[in-house]
Amino acid sequence: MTSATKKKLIQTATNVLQANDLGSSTKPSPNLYPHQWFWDSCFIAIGLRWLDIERAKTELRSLVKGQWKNGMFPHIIFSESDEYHFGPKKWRSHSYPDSPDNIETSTMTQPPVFGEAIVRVGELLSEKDRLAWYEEMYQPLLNYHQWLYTQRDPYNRGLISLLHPWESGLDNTPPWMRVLTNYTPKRVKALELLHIEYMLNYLRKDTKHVSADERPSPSDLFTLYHLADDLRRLKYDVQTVIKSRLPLVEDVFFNALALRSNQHLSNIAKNLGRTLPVDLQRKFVLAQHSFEHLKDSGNFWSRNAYNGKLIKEPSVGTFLSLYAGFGSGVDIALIKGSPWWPVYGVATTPMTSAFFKPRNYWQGPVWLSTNWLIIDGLKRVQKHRLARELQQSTLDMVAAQNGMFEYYSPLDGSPAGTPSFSWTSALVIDLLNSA
Ligand code: 2M8
Repeated sequence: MTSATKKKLIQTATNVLQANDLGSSTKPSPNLYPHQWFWDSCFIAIGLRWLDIERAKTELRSLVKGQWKNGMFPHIIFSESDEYHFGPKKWRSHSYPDSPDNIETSTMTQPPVFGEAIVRVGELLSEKDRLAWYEEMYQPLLNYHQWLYTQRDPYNRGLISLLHPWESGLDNTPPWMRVLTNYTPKRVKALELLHIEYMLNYLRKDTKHVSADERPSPSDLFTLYHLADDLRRLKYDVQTVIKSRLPLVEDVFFNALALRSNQHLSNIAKNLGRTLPVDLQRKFVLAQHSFEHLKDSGNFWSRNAYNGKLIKEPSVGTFLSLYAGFGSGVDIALIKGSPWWPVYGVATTPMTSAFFKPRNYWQGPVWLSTNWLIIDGLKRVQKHRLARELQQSTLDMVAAQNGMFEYYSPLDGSPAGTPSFSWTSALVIDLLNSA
């Protein structure tokens, strides 16, 4: 890649981040996502650290402002905008005693990338400033891990259970869609039987900004809404969810990120000369051990928390085991194989899956977030050549288009989803700076 191309990419990415800047946080995109999202802001801080380290810290501090008193980081912190398709009225966060005062949030969480972001920002600080930064972020990170392992590990297995696919960040990912097959609301099923489920598209707000065939199918989206409404009635309480037998998934993607975040929290504590609570330390050991149980025939899978059955529906989650530090178990050669990397990799769903759609959201497209995590994972397990190859191909894919898109087709790199997407911008900046 020429230095002129690199310069142009950095400029375009910087412009997007500036345009999406809400002051002390960054919205993921101009219209489709006009609020602050938890894992988006973590990736955004990882990019912003190269442009303005103080602004990167502010991004993470604004997440701490929205953190719940019980330690949960909500997946959305709402801004003033009323554009979003599942806004504050759908959540009613103020009715939960643990929600923050005077801030409207969602009432579920999202992938734990916060520890990673703290460490990445810390890397660019002097030792003294890094320790002060760690000191500031230690308690929020610790509280989050305490929440994860006390509130979301109901069977005490060291594996976090998720209540909704939005928590996984990979909203319509095939393993979750399979789990939800029996959960589709009756009225949606009726429309499906009559082959007129497209009519639901008239009721949705998200397709005002992005074409419906690049977003979750109408049946999938209304199933996700239905589940969120049911969970609200159960107050998002895991024990009540278990009694009601609503879906409960030990999500491989989320748990891989949690494992790495456990390592980050332990290192931060060590740097500060602190000792983590003994119960949490035990959970971390158990988590490391239990993750192995998600492994079978060259892949890692999510698991149904009720019956312990692996959900054998391929998804990019399998490669996150590398990011969690598991060099064995997943067949690394698979990454370069054509179902995952036809022209551009890594597809979020392989071409061999019945769910595969090259330009549809988490059912095929290449995303910068997942590639960034896989590149990092490959480096962790000493596969430096493949990591470099993926890094280069990711940057080439973005550079071939004008702008920073939400996702890209693995078949030809054509852009899809919303334009001016913040984490694509931030992670391009990061990949270019850490090349
Ligand atoms: C997407 O999810 C939101 C719901 O949280 C949506 O579809 O409205 C996902 O891609 C998620 O991972 C991401 O954090 C969010 C904002 O970019 O958008």
